[in-house]
Amino acid sequence: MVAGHARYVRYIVIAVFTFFVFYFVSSFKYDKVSLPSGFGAGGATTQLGSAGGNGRSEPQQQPIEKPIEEPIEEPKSSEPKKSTQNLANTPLAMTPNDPGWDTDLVGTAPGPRMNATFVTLARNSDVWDIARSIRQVEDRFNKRYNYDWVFLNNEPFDDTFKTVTTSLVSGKTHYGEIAKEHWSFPEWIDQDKAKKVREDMAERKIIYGDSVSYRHMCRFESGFFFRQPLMMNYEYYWRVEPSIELFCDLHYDPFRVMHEGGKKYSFVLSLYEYAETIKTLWDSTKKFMKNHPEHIAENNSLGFISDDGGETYNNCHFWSNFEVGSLNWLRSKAYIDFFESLDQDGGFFYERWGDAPVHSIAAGLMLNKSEIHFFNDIAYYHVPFTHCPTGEETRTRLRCHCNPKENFDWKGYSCTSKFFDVNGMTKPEGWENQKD
Ligand SMILES: Nc1nc2c(ncn2[C@@H]2O[C@H](COP(=O)(O)OP(=O)(O)OP(=O)(O)O)[C@@H](O)[C@H]2O)c(=O)[nH]1
Ligand SMILES: *[C@@H]1O[C@H](CO)[C@@H](O)[C@H](O)[C@H]1NC(C)=O
Ligand SMILES: *[C@@H]1O[C@H](CO)[C@@H](O)[C@H](O)[C@H]1NC(C)=O
Ligand SMILES: *[C@@H]1O[C@H](CO)[C@@H](O)[C@H](O)[C@H]1NC(C)=O
Ligand SMILES: [Mg+2]
Repeated sequence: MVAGHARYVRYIVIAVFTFFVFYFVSSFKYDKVSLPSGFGAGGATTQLGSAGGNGRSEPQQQPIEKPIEEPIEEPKSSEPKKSTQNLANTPLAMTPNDPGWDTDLVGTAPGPRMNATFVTLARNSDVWDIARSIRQVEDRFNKRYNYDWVFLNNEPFDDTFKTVTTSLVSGKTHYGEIAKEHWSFPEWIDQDKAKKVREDMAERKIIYGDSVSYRHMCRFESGFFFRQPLMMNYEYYWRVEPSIELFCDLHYDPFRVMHEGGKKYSFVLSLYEYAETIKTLWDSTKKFMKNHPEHIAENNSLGFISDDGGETYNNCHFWSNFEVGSLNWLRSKAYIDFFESLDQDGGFFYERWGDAPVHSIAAGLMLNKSEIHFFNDIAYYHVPFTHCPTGEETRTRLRCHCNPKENFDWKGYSCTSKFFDVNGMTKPEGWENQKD
């Protein structure tokens, strides 16, 4: 009996002690935090970090004492992001030496959001390939920024496509069906002539040479994606294709780089176009230049696209499966005049003009040099080329997983070296070792 009594006393002492520990810990830790309405007093056991749902939360680096001013919202239900938020003073830090460089990349990125969206043209059958692209874009960048994503298709998207992509994108998703006029032969195209070209190209084994849909795709990306009703809601876009990869953490917002740096077009990879697909593209361009001298920028990048002062095209182009650019530039009179002039000449169907040389020639002639940006920090792969930043220190700092040997930048078939020369830019240390 005596031993049993002692045991009860011990239990009571432990219980009282435990109670005080709980009381002390809970009042100490949570007293100063004003929880958003809706959490109530019982919110004391709610971890702030998970309050945003979906694993998306307020910046975790915020001191816990700081009262939360606004109710935490699901990003998907928020209003279109405005570029003036209370964190607008956050500096745009692009290198570790800049004030405000974010080392940790934890939680929602501070700073303003631009009026921008990702955009993907895809078929329903592309769903799993675009899923992989989205996952990488989210992991390396957008999970901290929650930008929207617009999907475009010449057919209605099916439920699987919408469910899978919406579940992966941290921003809002929008799905648009392309109008017939933007995905068909214009009436002035001679169908017989176009068909003969396709048969001839098929015989000569020119890649996509026999494809009608590929031509609609190239014409759409050249002249129409930026004026789809859904795209009219934005100022900047980042184009993403199925099965691409991103190899490094992105520590800053490329849309902000565009906006604050006055940039209109950007690239990560450049190369020579397959000449057989654009035989008369430069003739059409010269005709346009003659008809519209007012659209040609004084300080342009002609030297990037022509080695003889504009007589011929050297076939250099920015690879357009990656683009971050200004939609307002593409919607400008200058660009539309250029596209319409090319479209009248029919080369999207009588040849196989790609949207990459079309965008590149437009940027090369109608933008100031300073308006075209090379995103060295965005490490990228689209079959068969890789952009992997030169310099081990950069790659380590950005936690890259690309093989530097695969970097295409300084190889013979890349035009990036020419871009650096034309712009008087210094090539990164060690570039010569990556030439072949
Ligand atoms: N909706 C739709 N999208 C298409 C069609 N053809 C191509 N696309 C999309 O247009 C983009 C470019 O097409 P790709 O087939 O990737 O062309 P590419 O990049 O030149 O060639 P790949 O080496 O095959 O990637 C991709 O985002 C495709 O998903 C089509 O007929 N319909
Ligand atoms: C975003 O840009 C579009 C196109 O320029 C414009 O119509 C829209 O009002 C802008 N939205 C915001 C929130 O600034
Ligand atoms: C032309 O470009 C150079 C260097 O890119 C720049 O210094 C100069 O201010 C530009 N001139 C105009 C008129 O844009
Ligand atoms: C190029 O820059 C000059 C001066 O910096 C400016 O006046 C001109 O409008 C710019 N051209 C384009 C096409 O933006
Ligand atoms: Mg592709």
